[in-house]
Amino acid sequence: PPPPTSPARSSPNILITGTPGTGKTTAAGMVADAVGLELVTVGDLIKQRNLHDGYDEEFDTYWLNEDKVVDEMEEMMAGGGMCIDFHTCGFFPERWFDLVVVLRADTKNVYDRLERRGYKQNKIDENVECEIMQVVADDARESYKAEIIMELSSNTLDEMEDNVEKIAAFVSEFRRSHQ
Ligand code: DAT
Repeated sequence: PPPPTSPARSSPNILITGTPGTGKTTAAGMVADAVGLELVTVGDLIKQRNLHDGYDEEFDTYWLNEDKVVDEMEEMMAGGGMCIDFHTCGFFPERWFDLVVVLRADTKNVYDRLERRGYKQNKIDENVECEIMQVVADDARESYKAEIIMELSSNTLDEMEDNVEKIAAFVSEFRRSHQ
C-alpha cells in the first residue's frame, strides 16, 4: 500500500480539530499567520459551496455531506501547506495529514464559550457532552497514527499561545526535513 503521507509534500498539511468551543478557529488562524499555511475553515466551506444535505433546525447546523467535502478538498490538499479547521475528523483521508491537533478544554470553558456564541441550550449541552466523552479525541485515535496526533489543552490564553508555538515548531521542522 502507498505510504499514508506523501513524500512529495515540502510543507505539511495539518488538521486542527476538537469540540466546538475548544479554540480551533482561533488557533488555526494564529498558526496559519505565524508560519504561512493556507487556512481552510471547513464549516465555512460547507456553507459557501453547499457541501451539505440541508439544514438541521433542531441543532442549528448543516447535515454534513462527507463525500462532497472530501471531493471539494482533494485538490487543495495535494500540494501541502494547508491548515484545516473542523470539529469532525474521521472522514478525511488519513494520507492528507502530517499532524492532527486535538484541542481539549474544561467543560465550564466549552459551556461559557458556546453560551457567549449564542448557541441554543441543546446545542451547548450536546457539545459539552461531546467534550466530556472525548468524542473527537477518540475519533482522531481511530483514524490517524498515534505518532501524528498532538492532544493539547486549550483553557487559557497562555495555553493557546503555547499550542500555537508547538504547532508552528512542527511546521518549521517538517519543512526543514522535507526540503
Ligand atoms: P472553535 O473554533 O473550536 O469553536 P473558537 O476558536 O471559535 O473555537 O473559540 C471560541 C471562543 O473561545 C472564542 O471567543 C475564543 C475563546 N477561546 C478559545 N480558546 C481559548 C483559550 N485557550 N483561552 C481563552 N479563550 C479561548
